Amino acid sequence: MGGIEKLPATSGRLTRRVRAVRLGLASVSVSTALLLSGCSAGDVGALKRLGLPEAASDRAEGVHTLWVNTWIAAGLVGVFVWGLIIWAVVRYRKRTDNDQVPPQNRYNLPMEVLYTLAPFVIIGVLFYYTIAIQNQVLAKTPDPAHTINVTGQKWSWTFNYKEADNPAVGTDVYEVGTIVKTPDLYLPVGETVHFNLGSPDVIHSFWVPAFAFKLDVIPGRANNFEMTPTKEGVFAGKCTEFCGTYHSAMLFNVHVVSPEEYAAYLKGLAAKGQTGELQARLPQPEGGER
Ligand SMILES: [Cu+2]
Repeated sequence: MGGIEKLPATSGRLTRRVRAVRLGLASVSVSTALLLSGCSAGDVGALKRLGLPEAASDRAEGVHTLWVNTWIAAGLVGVFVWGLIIWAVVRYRKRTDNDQVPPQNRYNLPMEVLYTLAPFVIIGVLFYYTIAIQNQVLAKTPDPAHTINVTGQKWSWTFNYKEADNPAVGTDVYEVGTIVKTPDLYLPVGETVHFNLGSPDVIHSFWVPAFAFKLDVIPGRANNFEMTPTKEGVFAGKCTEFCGTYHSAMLFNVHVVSPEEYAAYLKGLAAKGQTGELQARLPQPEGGER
């Protein structure tokens, strides 16, 4: 820097430029420090998961790995492509009025083969890992501890707990939500739950972001999945298929509790008379209630 400042002819302009660069660098480091000091441990965790909520089920880990690694792969491709663009812009920029357009490569077979094959390789790798993790997420156990029949109906959810064979409860019970009453779904931590999803009207979709999983609820189709909640707490659930006018009302709260609390909650439902299985209403005839 000292050498530059000694040049007599341009020293004033250069010193100003050096000062501007230094000022720029200083403000970038101050704002970075301020930004980072504002981050809590939770923010740092969320940053590491690239925005995904903390995993609360045994199936979420694989989805998290796929999500983060896909972004890393996309980032590497992005950096490579941006690097090539910046290199070409700088290397072949117009320096004088006499500069000619650089040699243009057309019908370069090796290059065309490369940029045809490279995307296929990228898609192939992503496809392989997506299928592997999808199989892991959709895997079923021969004898799940609990079965819950979930109905997504316009405009809420019904949860039917099939617990007649469970000595701690002794009967099937249900909980139903309405457009003004957000229903609760209780799950026992550490125990496998089998979900059967059904709809009497239109396509909904069952989603609990903390479980990193969603599955469509389709009329006439028996979709099902299993999972084991791994973390106690209250988690948000929602319909994630735009199903109609009051789609936004289709929320539910997931309470992951100890198996004892779970049984106690279900007994509470039985005490309120909510026993048996609540069959979903059939769709209303045309011109009827919407
Ligand atoms: Cu819906």
